[in-house]
Amino acid sequence: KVYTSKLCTTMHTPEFEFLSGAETQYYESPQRLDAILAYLETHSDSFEITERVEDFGYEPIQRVHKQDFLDYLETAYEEWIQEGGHPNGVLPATIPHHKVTRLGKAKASNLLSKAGEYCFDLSAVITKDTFKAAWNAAQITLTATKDLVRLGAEYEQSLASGAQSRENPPGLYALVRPPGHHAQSDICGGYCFLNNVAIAAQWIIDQPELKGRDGQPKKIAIVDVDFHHGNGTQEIFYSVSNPLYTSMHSADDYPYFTGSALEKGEGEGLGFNVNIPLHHATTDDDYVEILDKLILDHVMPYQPDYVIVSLGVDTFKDDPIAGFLVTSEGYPRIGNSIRKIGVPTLFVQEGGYCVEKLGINVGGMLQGFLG
Ligand code: SP5
Ligand code: ZN
Repeated sequence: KVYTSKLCTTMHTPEFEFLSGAETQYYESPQRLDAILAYLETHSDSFEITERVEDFGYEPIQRVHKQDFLDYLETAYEEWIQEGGHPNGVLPATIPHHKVTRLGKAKASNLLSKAGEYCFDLSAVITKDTFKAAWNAAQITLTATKDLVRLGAEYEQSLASGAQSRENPPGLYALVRPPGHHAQSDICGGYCFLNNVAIAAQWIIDQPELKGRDGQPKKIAIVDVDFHHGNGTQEIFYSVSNPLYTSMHSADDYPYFTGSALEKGEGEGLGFNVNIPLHHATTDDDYVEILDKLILDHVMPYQPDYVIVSLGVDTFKDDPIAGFLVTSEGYPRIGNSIRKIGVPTLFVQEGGYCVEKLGINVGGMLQGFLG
């Protein structure tokens, strides 16, 4: 089942970003979602699409993001225009580099200093309706999460009664934009503003009636298959043991300063952050082999109650801003590997910019999961 809404393609449409120093089209475009939706609609035997969105309010978002950052996202554009900023949207001019901030700098006060403080690159443009768009994406993701939890309970019951084995786990898909995995607790970047996957994971953990074995919260494993490292999700959960964060990503590409295998978590979170940096020439066979090993060595031993997948297909060989050597034949295999975990799974859309092949690549991964 696919969760989405029209608002995902009508809101938050910056015209440009900066890549390699040049003004370029904004690659994280509404056309991306149109392309995925068109594919899923033509394969309606596999997919049921719903536009039902429940309102979970502000609280689940505040559990993950800091209030000053949320206030900034909500008000930045209006202030930006008042101060004569370009109508494309808010971007920083100065970013408080740690080598500078070590010298001692007061907290940001005016808008341009906040733009630097709350954003780490030139790809997360804040427009008039960016906060609403990100809010909407989070609410859609939460709607799917709540339904997954219900299906998960049914699945557990049918396993307990011996009615089935762990071969047909339920799977739901949140088809949303803007994406989330680069958004940290108080920094946007990489097209991401609110971390949809983190909000969903924290929501499950917070449900009092959803206690797993020994009255503990349900355990969640995040599997991030986007080409880029999910620095935001890593930061948000770096010092906790639930959720487990796992990621396969390019070793030497954006966001450049995170994603090392040496980043293993800290305190109670030590051992619950698993990074697998990959060579840019990674093929379908390489990818599936390494994913299967990640699942066997880290995801299965964790014994998660739910899996949440940061679903990026910018691993695709023809992606215009990223890409390994993964082909459209690879994605069903990736989906199938995830299915074999045998756990109720929520897929949440992250990156992927080769618009012509987004449908078959995303749809292929989901079909691979369905088996
Ligand atoms: C959600 C998501 O996928 N965000 C990614 C944002 C990436 N933006 C910067 C990309 C920089 C590309 N540099 C090209 C390096 C040549 N391989
Ligand atoms: Zn990406």
